[in-house]
Amino acid sequence: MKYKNIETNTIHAGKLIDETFGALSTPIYQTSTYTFTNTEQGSARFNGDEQGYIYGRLGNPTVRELEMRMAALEGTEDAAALGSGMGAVSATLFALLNAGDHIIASDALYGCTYALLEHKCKALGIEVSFVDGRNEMAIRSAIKPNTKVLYVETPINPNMVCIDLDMIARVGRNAGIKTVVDNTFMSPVLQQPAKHGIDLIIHSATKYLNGHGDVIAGIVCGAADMIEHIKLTTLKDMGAVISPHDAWLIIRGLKTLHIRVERHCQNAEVVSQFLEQHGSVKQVFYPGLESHEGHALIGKQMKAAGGVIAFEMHGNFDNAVKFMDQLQMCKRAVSLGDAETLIQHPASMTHSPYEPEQRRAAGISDTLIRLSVGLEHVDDILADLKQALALAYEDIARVG
Ligand code: LCS
Repeated sequence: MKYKNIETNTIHAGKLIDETFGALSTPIYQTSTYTFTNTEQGSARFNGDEQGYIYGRLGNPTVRELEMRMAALEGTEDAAALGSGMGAVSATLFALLNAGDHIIASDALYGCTYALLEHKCKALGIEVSFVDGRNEMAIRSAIKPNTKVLYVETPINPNMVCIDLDMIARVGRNAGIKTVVDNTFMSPVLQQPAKHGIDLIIHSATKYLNGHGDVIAGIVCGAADMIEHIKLTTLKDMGAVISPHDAWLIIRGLKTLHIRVERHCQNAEVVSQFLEQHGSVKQVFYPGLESHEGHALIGKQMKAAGGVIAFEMHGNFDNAVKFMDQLQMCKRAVSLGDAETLIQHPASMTHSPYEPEQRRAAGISDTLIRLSVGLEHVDDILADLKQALALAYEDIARVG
């Protein structure tokens, strides 16, 4: 059952009914295998004559509920849940690509996605082209007869560059190429790429979907035949399986997704404005600011700008380190989308898999800082940032 509003769907859509006890909360089917009444039933399940569970790597009722909930939220026919965001990225790419095929990807990506393409895919004989995902002409000119996939993130981790989903879907459709969008930074509450014609939507469910910093998981949403292909090939045979308990934690997280995302956005809006007017900060990258190129996509494909801000400080890297180390409440940690405000330095942390030259070419400078604005009272976040900026930049700080 699907409702008109996403706020209701995060709670109800795709929910399985517990016929046995009528439990409100989804039961956790903590089992690795399923018994067959007799041998005939076992073989009927294997050869597809009978529907039913066989073995935990091939399916689980709690995991299935998560998949149906995510398909409902992203507006796709189906979804596959996996053991990590990278599990979802790799299962999707290796289901779509074989040796001799070609993929076009945006030049800036989450560091491990970049590493998978640059190192493993290339080593396996898959051709990879990195292009500016905003530039339609650059994408079109990169297309070759063997191009199978066009892959982007928007907003991009970590530089917050935004890419027009209508354009990506159109280019892919016209060239007969599958389009894949990593929607981790937005969640389906803020952006639903399938509505724009994107074929497959990936999430690191570790982030906003779960939202509590206690699970590593991934999801891919799309048409039923493509999801079945992923499940029967790379999920089954490469095995990045999610545990039923982790699936349950994400189902729980989804119930508050819309409220959490709303507060993340409100807090990030205030923090981005504070940083933009602070004398110690050189540039702020946040689509909620009018100064940001991606601002034009708000209302068009994004409901709001999300909870992640990137920014450059004046001075050199030592000043940035001093600032980060002075923070008291905000946590120095990678990941994002948690209740706690998290801060990290992409060049030395999440995006260290890039060669320095390629990283700079992709617009990820050595002094870029990434802030995942949490759910604390915004005044407390501001107070912590202010005191750390003041201490790190005693000479230039203009604490407001
Ligand atoms: N896609 C994006 C956009 C991500 O940000 C991440 C993780 C992944 C995929 C992979 O998901 P995972 O396997 O970790 O669930 N991003 C991280 C980050 O920015 N800091 O730590 C992890």
